[in-house]
Amino acid sequence: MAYQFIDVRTEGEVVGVITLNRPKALNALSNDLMDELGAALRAFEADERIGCMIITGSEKAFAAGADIAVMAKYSFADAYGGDFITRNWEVIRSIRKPVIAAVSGFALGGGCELAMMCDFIIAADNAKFGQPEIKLGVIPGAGGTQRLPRAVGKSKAMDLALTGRMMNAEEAERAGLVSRVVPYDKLMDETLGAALQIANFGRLAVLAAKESVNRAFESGLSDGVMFERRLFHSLFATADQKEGMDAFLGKREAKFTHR
Ligand code: CO8
Repeated sequence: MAYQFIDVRTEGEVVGVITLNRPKALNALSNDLMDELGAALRAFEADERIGCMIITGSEKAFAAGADIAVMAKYSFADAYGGDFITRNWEVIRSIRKPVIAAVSGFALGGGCELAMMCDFIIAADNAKFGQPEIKLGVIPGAGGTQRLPRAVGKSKAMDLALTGRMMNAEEAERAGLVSRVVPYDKLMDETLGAALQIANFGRLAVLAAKESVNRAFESGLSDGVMFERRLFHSLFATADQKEGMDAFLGKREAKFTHR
């Protein structure tokens, strides 16, 4: 499929890379761009060869937010009554394979929210994160007030949402929003390395690990631990469990079959 606002490629046959590509608007997330992103995510999800995905942007911007030029004209009825959020912002939540955000430059508003919808964030040292919607007379609308406090705690989330200030990569790593910070010229190598590693593990174990970590944000501790335990038990029905443990005991590299 030909895309206008994103570039799509595969790496090592097992990693799907989606690059947001609307440079003149700092990758502002228009409905059309989000539709294309949704289509690309679904295509990689359906492709059996792909085991992990990466979403990235340009050096200057991962994404500077939802498209203000479009939103400026919206009425309440357009925003609430239309399919503004449900149509194209929820796709990523339905993706079961891991999705890594490789963030360089601005990740603001919906851009920060998109990065937070990914499973983890690897940031370049020039990355800047923020929820500046308050400066536009609104508030975050794609999970910023919910995912940010879970990632960085109440105080810093309030600080960012109420002042609209940006935080740099170092502060974001210290606060727990990003998992690693690397120099910009190492961003894709580092992210691809992680993605290839994930894609080459047993597919069912990878899906189960993602599902189980996500459950931690949806359930109490006892329910979450029970959910994890049942998934753990179920993995003993997979060929990859036999192979992984045999390989360890045989002091050889495991060759997972993804079944
Ligand atoms: N929307 C549309 N256009 C944008 C956006 C945006 N979010 N951000 C930048 N642009 C455009 C600029 O208008 C400019 O266009 P032009 O060249 O035609 O004038 C071009 O990109 C370059 O931007 P700047 O000249 O401003 O570049 P600077 O380097 O001077 O500044 C900044 C970079 C600081 C990133 C600045 O562009 C900025 O503040 N952008 C807006 C950031 C922002 O407020 N983001 C939040 C938007 S609201 C939101 O995301 C709500 C999410 C709700 C999601 C719900 C989904 C349904």
